[in-house]
Amino acid sequence: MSSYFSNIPKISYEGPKSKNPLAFKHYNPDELVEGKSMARHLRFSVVYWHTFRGAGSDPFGAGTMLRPWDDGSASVENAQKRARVAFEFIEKLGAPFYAFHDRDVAPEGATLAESNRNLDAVVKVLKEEQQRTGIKLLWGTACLFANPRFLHGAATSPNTDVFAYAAAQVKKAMEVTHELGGEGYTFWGGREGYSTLWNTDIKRELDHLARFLHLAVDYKKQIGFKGQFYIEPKPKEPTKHQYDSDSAACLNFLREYGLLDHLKLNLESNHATLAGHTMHHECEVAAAANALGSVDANAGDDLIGWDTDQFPTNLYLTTSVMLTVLKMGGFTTGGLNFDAKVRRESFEPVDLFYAHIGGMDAFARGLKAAAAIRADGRLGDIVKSRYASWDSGLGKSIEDGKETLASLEKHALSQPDPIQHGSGRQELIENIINELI
Ligand code: XLS
Ligand code: NI
Ligand code: NI
Repeated sequence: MSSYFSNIPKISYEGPKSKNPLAFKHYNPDELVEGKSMARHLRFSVVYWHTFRGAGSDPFGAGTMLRPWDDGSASVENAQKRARVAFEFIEKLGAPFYAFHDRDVAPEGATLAESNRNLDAVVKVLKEEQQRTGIKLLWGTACLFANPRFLHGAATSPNTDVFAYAAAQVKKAMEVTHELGGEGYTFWGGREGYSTLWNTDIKRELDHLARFLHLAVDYKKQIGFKGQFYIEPKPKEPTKHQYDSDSAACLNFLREYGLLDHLKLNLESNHATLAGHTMHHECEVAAAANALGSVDANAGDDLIGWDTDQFPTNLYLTTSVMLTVLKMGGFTTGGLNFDAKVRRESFEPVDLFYAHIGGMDAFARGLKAAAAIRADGRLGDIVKSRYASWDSGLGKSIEDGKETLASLEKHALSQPDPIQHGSGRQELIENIINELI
């Protein structure tokens, strides 16, 4: 076991009055909310790529992070050591899950075969550490966007050899996810989009993306991997337009290509805002289709227009997400995965703890507020009464498919004009939410 955080205690719950920066004020894993423990509701997950591979570089400057355990080399030994440190961190934090890309955990070799061997060598350590700590894999994925070979896309590349390479990488990433008992597997199409339409055959590229996912579904069955597949919407960055642009676009794509039974959505807050939506919108759209699978919990910056991947601290955000999650009956395979990174100015290892503690407390408060809103009942009553005319009489008859345009015309002609039939009560609702947050 590594000991790079020996000066940091196991993070524990001390309650809202605590001033200890290395303690939870709200996340109390065993506390019951709506009859289920907070740990089981929230299913927190630490991402390998930002937390253990993020260097803090940006387009204007080099990395800043102090990571004393990392010798900066691309050796397998360094990767194995880093894996042990990662588990030391996750264990101290008390998060039950983690998530990774193949290339975050192990260095890419000179050939695909060598990359696969490197991955196996690190997966061995991940497996040992999972067994030692009980920490589980929320989902695995393949990095099909960083290497220059994917510059035109992976599954949507105009080049078939690239498609085949990507397929091979997904095959291997699925195998190791399966071996590690992963509860899911994510597809995020970072470069599955275009920079210019002048050189792009959209129809063909979408067909290829669907074919690629069908191949993965087939292979999943073949190896007996029972984890949930997710597709992660994002509208842009790095491409100008990504095909999996938002919840609605993903659902349409999955339906059109017969994939809706096989994939759910992994929604990310900062991707929602890049798409011009709120995360609340994205969650509600996915949940309405019974396809909200998991959440990449982060936040953007109001004044910066790219995927800043900040840790989520906004209580309205966390409350709205948890309200949808409670309404759908909770996560099953999914969870709250901190696809978030500390600012490049926050370069000390201890900042990783502050960041995750803050995100976990913010979601614990969101969970408690969402449960309070449900228990209070006023919001639910307002929504219920807003649609009351659909519960019986004409409304029920329309919902049951028993009316026609002619029968509705007859009704409309016999009634006074239904103007101002009910206030939306937005301000009252906002007051109630503020009261309960
Ligand atoms: C990038 C995505 C990525 C996925 C996993 O913006 O959020 O990190 O979650 O490939
Ligand atoms: Ni993500
Ligand atoms: Ni992202």
